Amino acid sequence: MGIRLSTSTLNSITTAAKPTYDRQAINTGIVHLGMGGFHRAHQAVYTDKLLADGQRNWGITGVSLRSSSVRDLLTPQDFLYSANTLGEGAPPPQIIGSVLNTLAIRDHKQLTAALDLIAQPSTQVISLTITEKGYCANQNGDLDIRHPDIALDLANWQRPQSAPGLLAVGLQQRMRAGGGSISILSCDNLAGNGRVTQQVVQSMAAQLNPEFATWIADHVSFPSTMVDRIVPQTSVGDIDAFESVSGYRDDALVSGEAFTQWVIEDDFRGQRPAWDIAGAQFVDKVAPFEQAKLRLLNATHSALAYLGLLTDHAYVHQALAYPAIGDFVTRLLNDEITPEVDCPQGMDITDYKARLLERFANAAVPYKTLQVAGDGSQKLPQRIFPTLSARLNKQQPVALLCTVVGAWIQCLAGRSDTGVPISVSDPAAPEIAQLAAKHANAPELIQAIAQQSNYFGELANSSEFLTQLGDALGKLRSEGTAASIRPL
Ligand code: CS2
Repeated sequence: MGIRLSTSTLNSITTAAKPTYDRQAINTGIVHLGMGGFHRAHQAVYTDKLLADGQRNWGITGVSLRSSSVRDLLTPQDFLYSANTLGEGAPPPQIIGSVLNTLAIRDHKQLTAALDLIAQPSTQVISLTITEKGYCANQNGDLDIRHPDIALDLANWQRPQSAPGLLAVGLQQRMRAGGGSISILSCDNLAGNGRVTQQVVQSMAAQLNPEFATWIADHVSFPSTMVDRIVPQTSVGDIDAFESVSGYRDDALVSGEAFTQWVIEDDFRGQRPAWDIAGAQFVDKVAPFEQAKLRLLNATHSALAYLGLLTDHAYVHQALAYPAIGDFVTRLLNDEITPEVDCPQGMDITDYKARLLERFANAAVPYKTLQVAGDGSQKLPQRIFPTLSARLNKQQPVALLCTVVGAWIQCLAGRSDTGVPISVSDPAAPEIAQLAAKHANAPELIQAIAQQSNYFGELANSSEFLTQLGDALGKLRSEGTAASIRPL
């Protein structure tokens, strides 16, 4: 067994790049909510470069809202971990030192510490990677006041558990302590992620104290951001393999593709970390970048995931290599998505599409279809529904987009074409599985979902959508995935 990564073993590690700065001299300037692999492989890496540049006030204290598992992995390592780039010609792994601590707020003491840090004047930025569902918003981006996590917070402000609740209580404490202005930066794949964050925080704050909403309006900004890097979940097997190559053990290892991008709306209150020196872009408007990425990249990713699962492909690159699916996603991208994308200035959409397919095809970055497929009820409204609505409004064909939505439903129904059980994690899964078991007829199932749930949002009012979705699902079921997605 190799030595375990930590401050005291750092000197003996020779196979990775290491922090070039004195971590003892770094202060927390960023509180980050959601310590999953994506944050550790993306924003924390950019921040590490700032620290290496000598900017000492941008250390990160992480906050885990739900479980303490990441904290438990990082604590014995003094919060050090390796960011490993996958693929041929990749640089050596890099040990990241920007995370100074991680608090798991289910523990009361750590919750108090997290709230105190949000109130600290030296904290200038709160960033978030809490996944789509962490915002507790409905499809319009407004706070879902009936969400169980929100209901719990409203009943017990002493122990907020949701991100909107934690932010509202923490900001109120900041206001009272005279902590000053601050920026809250969402790094999740949501259209208008800054606006959604602002909405949910403002609504929660208004519940707490109506006057406090004015303080937020005057002191807090919510820049939108577009984040991009493919970061597969790390398995124990990956950690063991890494150990045998690198000679040290890192239980908090993260690995990702070489590509990385971060576009940030330049709307900061208080100080702004100079993430541009680490390769991020500050721009006036993020929306075009965000829209292009969600509609082209994330939509195609979801299509590959659902069609891949139905055809027993465990990985995205395998699904893409399967001819019927590869051909389908190319048509989906070119025929139904591209016309609805307003590209950012200077972006070559043909090149972007070629690049994203290359990234998905990269077997060195093995991304599980099951990982992308998770939480489709939260993801499709961001990735697929806006394109669908835009096309329905113009009476343009939507058969391919409806096939993706149909494939999502078919996955939640629970079996692949060959009868292999599919177990997708999605808050909608129990309800859709139950309805699917009840309605063998696809159009009837779609009507039932539209009537009994909110999963289709505004699209539930479009009879054209419901009919086409019923047809697409019917074909998937009766002909099987490969036959049903072939061009007519
Ligand atoms: C993926 C994204 O799991 C998913 O839903 O589509 O995490 C995707 O890998 C990233 O957005 C790429 O930047």
